[in-house]
Amino acid sequence: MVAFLKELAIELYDIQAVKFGEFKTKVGLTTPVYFDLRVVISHPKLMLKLAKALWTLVDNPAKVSRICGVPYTALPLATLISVEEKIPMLMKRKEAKSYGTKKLIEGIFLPGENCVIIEDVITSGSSILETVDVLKKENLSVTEAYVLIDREQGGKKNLENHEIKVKSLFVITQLMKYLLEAGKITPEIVKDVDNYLIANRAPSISVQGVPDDRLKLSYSKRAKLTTNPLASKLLELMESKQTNLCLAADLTKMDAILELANIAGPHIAVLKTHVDIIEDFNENFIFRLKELARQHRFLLMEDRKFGDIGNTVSLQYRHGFYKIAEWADLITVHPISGASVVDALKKSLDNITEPRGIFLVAEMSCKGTLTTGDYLKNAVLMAEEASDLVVGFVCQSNLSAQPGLLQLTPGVKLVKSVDGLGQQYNDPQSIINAGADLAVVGRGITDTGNGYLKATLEYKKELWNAYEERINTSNT
Ligand code: 5BU
Repeated sequence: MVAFLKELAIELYDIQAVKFGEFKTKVGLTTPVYFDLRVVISHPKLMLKLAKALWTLVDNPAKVSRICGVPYTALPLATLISVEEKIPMLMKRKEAKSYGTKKLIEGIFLPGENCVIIEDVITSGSSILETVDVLKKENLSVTEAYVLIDREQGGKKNLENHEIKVKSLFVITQLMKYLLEAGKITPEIVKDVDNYLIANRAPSISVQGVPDDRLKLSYSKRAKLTTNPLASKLLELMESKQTNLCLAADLTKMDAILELANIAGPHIAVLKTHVDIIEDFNENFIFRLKELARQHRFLLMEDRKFGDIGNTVSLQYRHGFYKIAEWADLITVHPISGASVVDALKKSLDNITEPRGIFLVAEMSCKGTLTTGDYLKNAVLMAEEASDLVVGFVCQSNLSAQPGLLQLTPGVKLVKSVDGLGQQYNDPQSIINAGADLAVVGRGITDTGNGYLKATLEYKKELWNAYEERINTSNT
């Protein structure tokens, strides 16, 4: 087997399925090793060899009744195994069909059937978990995954925590040993990759609906688990003011916003603005708003949703009419441009001594939003891996188990509803149960006929009760 694996490793290297150098990951970070198993389809002989080798890892082939490859790279491998072993295959769609049955799985199966997963490379395990989640929702039994290469960054552990046993043909360190022995790579490369792997462990992952530590922990405990001083301050103030309410002050006159801030201030954690909708904006507004924030102990968030290249966003953040970096504790940023945008924003904070934080917009609340699938997954990964300037992300569901990251959810009203312009509202309890730490409420408070104070207190109470219930229920 060793000789066979060694030969296989060399073949993979020779067709450039395994590359060493400097590469960008999906979220824009640098990695010294890159696997591109997609090229295997151009080498049918090797592809068959890999499929057969993968199948030798299966403990009890007679017990396997379905095979499912994780899209896309593993699909041809799963197909070959299916044909060779005469075991029917299932395919997970990347997105549910938008018409007809809306199903997420193609292929015929019965509830309770045993389905194994085939995957090319495992890093954090998130792709496998996504597939497992979909299969399990259809009542299939899924307990095993077979993988070509394990990058040894924590994915195996993540899957084991979710009761999925993983077997891989290669682990990256062994693969490098074979290539070193064959003279394909140098000891320096091996050392580089080893160092990279140690420094870049994949974060632990929660599958939607599965309780994780984050949901069990109180805000004050989580304040000690953040890397960003502002996130820590925010969690502390949420606990001490007993509020997880972020007020969206979407009013168009300075005085109206200041009046709202003065009334709601003692009961909110964050006041969120869109300064570019204010018709009579001037610097005095910022001065007075900051004073109210200090007096009532809330943070200021400018929901600017920066979404351009690094150089442009750093100019927009620091310069122009609003000089956002000078006063907004927090800002929102679209991850569309990749991780470099966070570095650029960080660089533009020269001479700003107060702590600053970013919420990455991973998922939006509006109907038909494009923040789905890989985009969403990579946005969360970016928040998990990015610099300590990121305090959390905007989302609609529980997307990360990291207790140090705050999950901010807009689209909240006492009753589930829509606004006729695409906005979709969920009620306070369901968004907190779904994993939100901070809830954004705008018109639920500003459009009320009962006065700001009454509405603010009502949302504050609903949201805080839901949080207390969450940590208490999760602890039992
Ligand atoms: P509303 O009045 O509660 O609908 O206001 C919601 C606020 O949150 C508003 O300022 C939006 O710009 C903001 N928002 C949102 O509604 N949905 C999103 O996905 C994001 C921000 Br990101």
